[in-house]
Amino acid sequence: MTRTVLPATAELRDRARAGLERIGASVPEGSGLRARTPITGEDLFGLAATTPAAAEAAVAAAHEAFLTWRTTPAPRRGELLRRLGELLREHQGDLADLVTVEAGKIRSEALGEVQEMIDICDFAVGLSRQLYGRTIASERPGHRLAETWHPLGVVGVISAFNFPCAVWSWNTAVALACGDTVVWKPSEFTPLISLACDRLLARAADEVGAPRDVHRLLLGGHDIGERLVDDPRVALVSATGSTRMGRAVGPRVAARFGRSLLELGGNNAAVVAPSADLDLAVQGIVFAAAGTAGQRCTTLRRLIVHRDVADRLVARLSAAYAKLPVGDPFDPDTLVGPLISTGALDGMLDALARVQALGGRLLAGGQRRLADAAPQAAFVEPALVRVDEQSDVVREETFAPLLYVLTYDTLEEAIALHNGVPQGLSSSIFTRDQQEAEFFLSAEGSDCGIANVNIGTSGAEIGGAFGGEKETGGGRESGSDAWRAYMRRATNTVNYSGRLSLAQNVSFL
Ligand code: UN1
Repeated sequence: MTRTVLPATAELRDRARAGLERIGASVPEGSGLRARTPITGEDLFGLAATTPAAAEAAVAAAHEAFLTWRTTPAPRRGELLRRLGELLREHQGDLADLVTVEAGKIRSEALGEVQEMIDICDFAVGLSRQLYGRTIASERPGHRLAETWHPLGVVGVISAFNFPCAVWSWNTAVALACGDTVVWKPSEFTPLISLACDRLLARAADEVGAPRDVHRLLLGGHDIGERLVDDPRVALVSATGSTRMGRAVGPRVAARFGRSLLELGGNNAAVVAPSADLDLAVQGIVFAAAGTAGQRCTTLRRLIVHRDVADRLVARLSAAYAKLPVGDPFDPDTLVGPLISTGALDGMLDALARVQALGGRLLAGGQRRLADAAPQAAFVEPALVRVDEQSDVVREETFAPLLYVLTYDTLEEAIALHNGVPQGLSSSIFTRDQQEAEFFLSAEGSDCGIANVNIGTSGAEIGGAFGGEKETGGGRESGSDAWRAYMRRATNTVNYSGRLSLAQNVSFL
């Protein structure tokens, strides 16, 4: 199903401008960078990119602010996040508008993305009173052994277009609570939402009396991001994007003994067992695979279905895919908005052609839509393809709504297929058999950072640690104890005995 009417670029420009005005953000109009909308594929504004000198000054200012911020008591730091959370609540609709205009997300997903920001601010307020260290039993009498967590320094955040503000907020809210300061290099596709977030944080900082330079924004391309990668004042580089990007960033940061936190590609799969509740599975699969037009790093890309239920499930999925409304993400009936660019569409069509050449059968979707109405936009029907083997193309991440269906006979075989890809972000099993579910979650089961039962691969809550293994990069962000990556640990031995005693019974002098 395709909805044929798209808003005009001028209308989207007005909508973005109105949201930015309500937030109090101004657009640094100029050249070097452009804000565009994937809804029509056309430009909204020309923007001034950050110059190398300004980027240098931003890192210096964030470093200077760190020297004050690290000594501000953590619960006081939490007040900044409380205020930011209030401002995000107040402007949830405006921010969601910007997410839809720039990233093409449907309304409920755009609101959901802003909700993640609000939730992580709440989390960070609580965290600001819970940066606990351990006290450890010392082997020596009259000694105390403890660990203390200290702020780390400037955190460089490099984020992607598909979660243009939530991923920033997971990093920034936690880093600020931990006493770090942040320099953010967002995706070139989403400068407006970045300007809005930066403005709201600046407003919150002014209101609570925090240093303004706890946060700085850099707008530009790779070259600007590379400055964060190479600058020794940037203690941690938290980068979200492709595995290719991570391969470049990780070793460069490591070469200067900096820390990196990488959230890279996923090739997420769901196993559907014979006992699965198929009603629930169909709903979970369609959201995970076609939601966000397949552009989440947690998007479901492979379905591993038991042979006994494969035909039934595939028939139901094909029927559901045929009814997915593709089109204007501002239309409340649309479920699938545009891909970010025609380049992303080319990548999908290329993967489809390759997999079909290898014998893959296209069961539903895969056609470009609205090309006449918006030739520079990239609307596409989510595609479902049945394959007999996990070929190279299936083992790659194609960042688009393309779901491969494989079949299995034994759970061991399903798990071998499941783990037989280079990426390790998210995974799930649909089953009503407790043994199978537990096996899937065990050390011999899914090798991913996220493993779910009876829920799809995408849409993680902020309370858990988010990230994955293997080529996904190993980083963990957001909730649980992911905060530890944003702090440095000091181990303290305090001798209150009045006598010197050495560990391991060593005697000397
Ligand atoms: C991403 O796609 O980079 O789990 C992040 C999810 C979202 C975050 C995805 N909460 O799908």
